[in-house]
Amino acid sequence: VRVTSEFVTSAAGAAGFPALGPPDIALVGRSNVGKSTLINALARRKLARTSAAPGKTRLANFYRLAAEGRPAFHLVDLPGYGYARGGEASRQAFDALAQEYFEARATTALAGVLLLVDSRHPGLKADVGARTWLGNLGVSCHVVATKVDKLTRAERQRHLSELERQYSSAVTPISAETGEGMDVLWKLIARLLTQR
Ligand SMILES: Nc1nc2c(ncn2[C@@H]2O[C@H](COP(=O)(O)OP(=O)(O)O)[C@@H](O)[C@H]2O)c(=O)[nH]1
Ligand SMILES: [Mg+2]
Repeated sequence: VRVTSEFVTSAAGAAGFPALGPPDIALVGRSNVGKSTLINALARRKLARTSAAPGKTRLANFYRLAAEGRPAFHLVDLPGYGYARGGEASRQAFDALAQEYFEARATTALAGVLLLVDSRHPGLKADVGARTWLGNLGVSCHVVATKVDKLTRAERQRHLSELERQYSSAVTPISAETGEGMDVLWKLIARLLTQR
């Protein structure tokens, strides 16, 4: 299936968010978990900047994607959390921008939230905390386990069931490296867009 994609805008606050148009699918996760890489895997081209040096994004980046014959949606790359080197100040900056985002768009634009967690590290406090934080805002999310290509077969079983237990929900394993799980993710996105 062909996918069309474009960068829409970067926003440091609510004033910079795009006008209401196609519904939002928001990506949340720690810095370096693979958000930008996932955007590129969905777009099937280099649309978002990826980095081995985490913690640089202090903006919400909006992209517009559409699979052929399907309605368009915004993919929203929110700043990562839990990045130690940025210290308390950058963590708060994340919290403030993410909070502004969900307050502005949860009831107007949001079709779904994908919480990305690194499959190598199930149950990180920052991830579980993000899920709770979202829940307190009345926002539910779907857990997506990234980088499963880096797991051994034994780890794969253990970590995925550990994640499902921790989040009491199904977890979607993906690898942007091998393309595993991308079909499942497209179906999940289609379902979220239809349900809205
Ligand atoms: N092996 C592997 N590496 C990945 C995968 N997804 C992301 N990465 C790597 O993880 C690092 C951080 O990815 P990035 O997308 O920039 O993370 P972000 O900070 O969440 O946007 C980069 O070096 C990516 O190449 C994956 O599925 N498999
Ligand atoms: Mg990124």
